[in-house]
Amino acid sequence: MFNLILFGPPGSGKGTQSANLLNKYKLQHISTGDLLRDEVTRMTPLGSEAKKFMDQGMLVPDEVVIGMISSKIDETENARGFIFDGFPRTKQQAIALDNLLDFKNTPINLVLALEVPDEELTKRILNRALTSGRVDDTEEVIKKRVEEYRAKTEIVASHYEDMDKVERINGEGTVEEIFALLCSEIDKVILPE
Ligand code: B4P
Repeated sequence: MFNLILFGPPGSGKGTQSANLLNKYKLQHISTGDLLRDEVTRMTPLGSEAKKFMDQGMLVPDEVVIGMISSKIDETENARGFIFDGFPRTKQQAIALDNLLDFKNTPINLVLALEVPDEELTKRILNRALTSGRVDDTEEVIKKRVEEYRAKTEIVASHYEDMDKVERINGEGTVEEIFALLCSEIDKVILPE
C-alpha cells in the first residue's frame, strides 16, 4: 500500500491536487473537510457539533475527527492506499493516525507539504468564495483559519520530518505545474501496481 498525506495551509490546493492525484494513482481519498461538510449538510449530530467550529475558522475537536477517520479507514477494504487531505491537522491527530495505520501494518509513506504565502492563500479563498457558498470563506474567518494552522497544524510537519517523510513543495504556480512537482516526488517512492 501507499499512504500519502497532502499537507498545507487552508487554500494551499490540497483538495484541488488530491482530485488529480486520485485519478493518476488510483488511491482512496480521505478529506476531513469534505467528510465534515457532508455531516453538516445531512444535519447529523456530529455535523451540528462540527459546524460551530468550522463557521468560526476553528479546528473541530480531535476526538470528533479521529472517530470519523477511523470508521472511514475501516470501511475501505482492499484500497491500494490513501491520500489524506486536510488530516492530520494536530499532533494528536497525527499520533492517532500513525496508531491506526500501524495496526493495519501500512504506515504513512510520504508527506507532501504545499508551501504558499499568506497573501496568496487569502486571494485564492476569497476567489473561491464567489462560487463555493462556504460560510468559512470570508476574510475574517480565513484569518482565523490561518492562525489555527500556524498554532496547531504546522507542528504536524515536524512530527513527520523527524521520521524523514516530508518533502516541501512550492505551491505557487499553475495547478499543472504543482501537479507535476507532486508526481515527481510520488514516483520516487510508490510501488508499481
Ligand atoms: P478543508 O476543507 O480542508 O479546507 P481548505 O483548507 O480550505 O482547502 P484546500 O487546501 O483543500 O484548498 P483548495 O484546494 O480548495 O477545511 C475546512 C475546515 O474544516 C477547517 O477550517 C476546519 O474547521 C475543518 N477541518 C477539516 N479537517 C479537519 C481536521 N482534520 N481537524 C479539525 N478540523 C478540520 O484550494 C483553495 C482555492 O484555491 C480553490 O478555489 C482552488 O481552485 C484554488 N487553487 C488551488 N490551486 C491553485 C493554484 N495553483 N493557483 C491558483 N488557485 C488555486
